[in-house]
Amino acid sequence: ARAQIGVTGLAVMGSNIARNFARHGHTVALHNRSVAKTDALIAEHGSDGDFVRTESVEEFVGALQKPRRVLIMVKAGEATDAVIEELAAAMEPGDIIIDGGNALYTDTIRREAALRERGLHFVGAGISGGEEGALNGPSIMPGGPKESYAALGPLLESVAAVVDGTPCCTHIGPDGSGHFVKMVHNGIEYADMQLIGEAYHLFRDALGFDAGQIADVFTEWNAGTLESYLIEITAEVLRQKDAKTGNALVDVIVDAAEQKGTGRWTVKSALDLGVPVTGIAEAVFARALSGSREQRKAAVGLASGALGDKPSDVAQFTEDIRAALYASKIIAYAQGFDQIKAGSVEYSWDLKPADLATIWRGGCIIRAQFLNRIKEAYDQNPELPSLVLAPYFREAIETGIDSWRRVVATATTLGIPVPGFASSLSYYDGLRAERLPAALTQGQRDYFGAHTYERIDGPGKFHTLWSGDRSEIEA
Ligand code: NBP
Repeated sequence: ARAQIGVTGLAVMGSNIARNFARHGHTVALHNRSVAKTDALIAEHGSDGDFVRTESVEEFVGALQKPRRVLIMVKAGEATDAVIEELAAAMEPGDIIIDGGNALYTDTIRREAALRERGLHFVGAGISGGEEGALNGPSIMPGGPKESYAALGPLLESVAAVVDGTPCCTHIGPDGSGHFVKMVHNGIEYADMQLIGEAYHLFRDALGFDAGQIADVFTEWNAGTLESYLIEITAEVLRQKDAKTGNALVDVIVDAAEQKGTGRWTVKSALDLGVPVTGIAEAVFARALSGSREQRKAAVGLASGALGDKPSDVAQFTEDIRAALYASKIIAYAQGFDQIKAGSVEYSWDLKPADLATIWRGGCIIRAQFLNRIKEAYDQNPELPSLVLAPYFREAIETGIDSWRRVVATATTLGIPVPGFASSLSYYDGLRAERLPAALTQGQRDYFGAHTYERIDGPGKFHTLWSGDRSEIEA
């Protein structure tokens, strides 16, 4: 047995990460349910490094050095369970099974517990960066038993992206924590993309820019505090011409966004944890609305009400949109990190927000300059109550707050939907409010359900005898 790692599941992600391992000098055992993919990989990219071709699971497992390390890159869900079962039957105590697919973290918790019973290490590893990242250096978020990271960490770190000399891979925490943080990462990605989409919409419909002009703005923004992979590719997508019509490609793409489910998972989990991830939720809902094509077709022509004037100062409004995007993005990350902290408490994972910001700086879809600031914020104060309270972010929001309000107000009067910008601003206003209308909610709940309330002037729970003499009693 000579392979240091095995990869099973050789579709686009699996083959690219297998090639990445090989290019870093590791001998890689290859396996796929249908052997055609294995052969195709060797035929096309065999020169990338040292591959061991295998056909059966037994042959695959037999090709691996001990403790055996197998990375599963198959379709998430039942396929993963089937592959785990086959591998586990052929492996020995102390061996490590890594699931690099987009598994639901609760599945990972279940699988880890079952394999631990059998003496096997199970590492649920979130891998971000798409096919390009898998080949050239992804961001890797491995969870699972800490002991297994000793045998696995150097191998994973050798293929991960590197920023300022630090690999974008670190042990996240026990069982499902790696897939949990990958899920929230994807949720933040949804929010980030939605906010960029709203900025684009405003340029198009409030300022009348064409795709090329908007591309130029994004290119400019990518040289500043917004510098990020998503801003960079936005400019490229906007600049792309359609070969068939000669128009901007974006103008011939159907405006119905699809989703594979990790954004939805993030919101479901946030609902269970009681964390308001409004930015992510609005992004998921905005994709759903865009995809309701029949309903939208039927609703075209509904009254808009009186529409306001378009902004006259183009430069000012451009800057306003930039500030609104930046502030809303801060809110999305603040909410995502709140969810991570809540998940950490719920599952006793002891997650380190600064570590996550560090490994998201490279390789992954949400990689951005910005993450350095988040790392600094949590390095300075690991107990930060909210990211918006870190000095850097507080100042960034306070500098842009007028712009942010102007953008939301203008969009509203022009009838342009900005669910991300608007809900993030409302969240911010809610967070900083000295007194929320929740006092009234508590009064109503006590009225119809005797759910009690607390008083501002002392401890205890109270109930008003609403259907009696309306005196107050201590509950
Ligand atoms: P797919 O998600 O399209 O899965 C295809 C692979 O799963 C093939 O190797 C296929 O084998 C195998 N497979 C299936 Br389907 N059912 C199987 C079963 N019952 N038993 C054994 N193998 C089975 O591949 P992908 O797009 O490369 O993604 C791999 C994983 O990485 C997924 O979990 C995905 O969510 C995750 N991921 C993807 C991206 C991305 O950008 N695409 C990014 C990050 C993570 P076959 O060749 O025999 O049909």
